[in-house]
Amino acid sequence: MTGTPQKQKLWRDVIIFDGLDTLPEPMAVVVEGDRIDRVLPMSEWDEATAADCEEMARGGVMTPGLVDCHTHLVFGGSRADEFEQRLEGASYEEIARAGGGILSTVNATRAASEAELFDAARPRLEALMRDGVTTVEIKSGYGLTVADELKMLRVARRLGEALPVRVVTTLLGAHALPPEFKDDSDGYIDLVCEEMIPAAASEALADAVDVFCEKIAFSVAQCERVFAAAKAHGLPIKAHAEQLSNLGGSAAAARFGALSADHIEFLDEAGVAALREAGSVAVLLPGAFHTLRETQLPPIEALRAAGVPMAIATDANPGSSPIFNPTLMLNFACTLFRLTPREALAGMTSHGARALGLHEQVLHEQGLGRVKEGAPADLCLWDVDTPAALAYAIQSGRLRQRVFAGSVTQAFQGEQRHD
Ligand code: DI6
Ligand code: FE
Repeated sequence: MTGTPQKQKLWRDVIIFDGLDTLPEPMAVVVEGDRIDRVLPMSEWDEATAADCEEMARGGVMTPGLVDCHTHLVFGGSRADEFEQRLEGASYEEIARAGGGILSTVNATRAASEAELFDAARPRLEALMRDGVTTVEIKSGYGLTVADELKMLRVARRLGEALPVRVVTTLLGAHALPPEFKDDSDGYIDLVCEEMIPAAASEALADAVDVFCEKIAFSVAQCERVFAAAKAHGLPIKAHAEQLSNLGGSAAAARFGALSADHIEFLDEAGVAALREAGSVAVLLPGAFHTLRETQLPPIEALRAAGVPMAIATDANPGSSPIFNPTLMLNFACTLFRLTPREALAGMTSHGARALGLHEQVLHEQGLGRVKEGAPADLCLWDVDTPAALAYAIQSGRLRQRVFAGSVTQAFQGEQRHD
């Protein structure tokens, strides 16, 4: 080794949820550089080697850094007015059909500069980070012109450069039909396929391509065209599907080897089988379910029986999920969807990473979302006594340390603790 070797970092006497399970005994974790070097039971810990390490903390619950695999964090304006309309009885769908909803955010996003979008998104992202997020996916989808979609993606990339967090970007050009294409939805899909996807791919601004497959958005046939264009440019695909009705968007996405199908409240047995065969992740978004006061539950039992990995995400967006609190989603996943705390935690760690293509089979990010030897040292140390408590209690301020790429980036101890 050249230069002054940095001391290894040591966390000891920690209870570990490793991304899939809670380990049976208190552990020691040693980090070297940006990777986890050793994870071993305290009973096997050799005190003599402690002198070679810098001790970072003792005790607490350690999890992988949280992976929020579905957000729309970059947007202009606010939709608090629609919240009030919904309380007075208007439905999400009615508001969308009347030109509000996503399109009202499109107007505000188009009017905003890149710097304004960055400044608006930054505190939202910081809120996620304060609650443990170390990897976040950010979608475009409120620009709906080539220039405005690329503008959103550039803001997302810049957020990842400015803050200690991994940002994965997704082009969601096929999110809603912009007013310029009011009676020409196929024409808009042409634009997405022939201009937006090639531009985003050539500027390396998108890591994946997403669509909204729904009666108020795009048909299965239109989404398939978008998937084919994405594949032709080497980009993996995802889909917002079966959120408000069962059109078969998830199965179509699975046929294109989708990383994930998201929302999926209305997914049927055939859709579950399609996800299983494709190895796609089912991304559950209990925040949108809660906000829209949905009653149709996603087919949890069938997904579980089929062994489809279930991820949990905030869906942070100004309309259907104005929620910037990932650990609250652990609680919602259990309370609303009846996941176990173990499933919910796996959903925001290893399965969230899989929904982004960053799980352990992928060589360049081996083991993201896991606490294991060789994995990236993205970790959270929580002031709770059991991992299940993260899902059980609705409480902010429990994150004692957040470790990003081997560095403690936020410590909330004693006097420094704040929300
Ligand atoms: N489904 C959603 O939940 C978000 N997008 C989508 O296709 C909502 C976006 C919004 O309402 O602004
Ligand atoms: Fe969404």
